[in-house]
Amino acid sequence: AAAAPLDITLVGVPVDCGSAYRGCLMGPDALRVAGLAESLSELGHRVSDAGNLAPDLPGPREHTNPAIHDLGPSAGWVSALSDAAFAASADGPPIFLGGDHLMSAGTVSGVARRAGKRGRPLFVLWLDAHTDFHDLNSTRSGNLHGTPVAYFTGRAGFEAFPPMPAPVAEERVAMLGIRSVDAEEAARIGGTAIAVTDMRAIDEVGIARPLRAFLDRVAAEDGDLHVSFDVDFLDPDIAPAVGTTVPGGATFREAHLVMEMLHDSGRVTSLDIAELNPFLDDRGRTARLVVDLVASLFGKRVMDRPTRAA
Ligand code: 4U7
Ligand code: MN
Ligand code: MN
Ligand code: MN
Repeated sequence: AAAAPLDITLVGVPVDCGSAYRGCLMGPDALRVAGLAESLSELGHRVSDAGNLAPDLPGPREHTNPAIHDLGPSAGWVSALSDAAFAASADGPPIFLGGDHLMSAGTVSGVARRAGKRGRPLFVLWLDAHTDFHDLNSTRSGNLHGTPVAYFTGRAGFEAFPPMPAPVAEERVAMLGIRSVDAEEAARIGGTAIAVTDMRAIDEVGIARPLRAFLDRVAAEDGDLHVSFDVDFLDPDIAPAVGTTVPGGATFREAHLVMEMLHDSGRVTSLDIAELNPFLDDRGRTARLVVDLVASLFGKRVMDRPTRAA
């Protein structure tokens, strides 16, 4: 059967001040050139492209952690994105085209408010090589794309950011693909209820089992589901267009299986595509792979198959 048609809004988020590598600001346009809107339309969805956000950003701001850079504009992006994501999630699912992963501090803030308004719990699936669980005091690189999960779960250490309006419960966050965690971060995340599935666990039990367990929990609580897809979740051999390449990532089929299972769950209410850096791509192959994966998430499949009994 064809996928149920959705009203999908594309929102370009050309932020790259959260990363040490410039270039993610071209991500939204690379995804457009790679045919994102066309692929989704071919599946029967109604797609509208809201263009790129261009918020007025505050100037420089100091922090007691001297490693931090671009604090003023970063806080400005989080605030602007929170409002934009709340507005864009009123009807069908928004797809936020990043942009570095700082974006998710803002998008999750907005969609968490939306879920609250609908009276539903928000769940977040974090697909990434990294846990992005620093706060403004613990980060050593000062790259704020390493902080969004700590922010949206309501941790302390974000006094310089707008307050997180509706923090996501740690028990409702799951991570897949993890393979690069620095020592402070490991200690910080170890004490939380976040379900972290690293690549070793995926090697041992496969990627479907932890994802199935999480999706069952989303369904049991009748939740909304935000998916945050950092392109470095993928193995750099198939997805070279990222600043922070970490070997040993998800394969082509593991990534498609995740997207296919997400589609079949019928639960996904919003999506981030983060960290695509077109400046580092190889003739557009990463952007095209990402578009194909998003198509899988929105219903592209080879064969019809019976849906799994609840
Ligand atoms: B990404 C790092 F130290 N943890 O804080 C840091 F390893 O959005 C990496 O997942 C952060 O790509 C990676 O700088 C952020 C580092
Ligand atoms: Mn990330
Ligand atoms: Mn990452
Ligand atoms: Mn990165």
